[in-house]
Amino acid sequence: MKLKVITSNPGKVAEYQKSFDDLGIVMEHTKVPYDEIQTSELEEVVAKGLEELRSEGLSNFIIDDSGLFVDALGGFPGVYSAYVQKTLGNKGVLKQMEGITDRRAQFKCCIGCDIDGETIIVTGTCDGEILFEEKGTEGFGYDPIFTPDGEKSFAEIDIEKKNEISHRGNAVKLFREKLIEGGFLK
Ligand code: ITT
Repeated sequence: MKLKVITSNPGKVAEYQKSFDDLGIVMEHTKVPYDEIQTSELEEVVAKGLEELRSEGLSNFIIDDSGLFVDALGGFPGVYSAYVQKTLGNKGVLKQMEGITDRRAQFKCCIGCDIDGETIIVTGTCDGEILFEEKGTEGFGYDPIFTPDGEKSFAEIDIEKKNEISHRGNAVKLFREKLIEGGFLK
């Protein structure tokens, strides 16, 4: 089976491919822009994205809307994570966190899938903390400043290890269950 992964982010595609290798599902990186509406819910962004891409004739694809929600910043950057990463970057987020001792944060990932005309939407989370400095060179985005265990950042572990514990990995676990329940894995 093939599934298009509609994203501008090759790092996401690499993580999905690793997660689905064992099922023989091939992830095809596909770049088709779609509107990411401004709302407080990742699920709404994904539902609208699915609708828009289907109306353009696309089928059998997944989209992924993710964000980093920092407790001490009232959930910021949250749904603005892509914009903040592009403008302030990790150094800018670390600056916002100067003098803050409560470093708790949560990554969320919402996967939306069109498969044989059916819809699957699942969300996975990963609790952790914002580090005091960037660490590691793996991964992408906020990986160097987020630690799930208070020690290593996501950028210091390989894709397989990240998938075991990450927001995206947790969303994938739910997604796989839905694929099995729906009889999509033949
Ligand atoms: P698409 O919307 O085209 O899929 P994107 O990278 O803009 O790609 P998101 O809007 O879902 O994706 O992500 C919001 C930001 O959060 C963006 O800057 C990502 O790099 C970052 N991000 C998402 N998942 C991440 C992860 O697993 N590790 C680190 N940063 C992540």
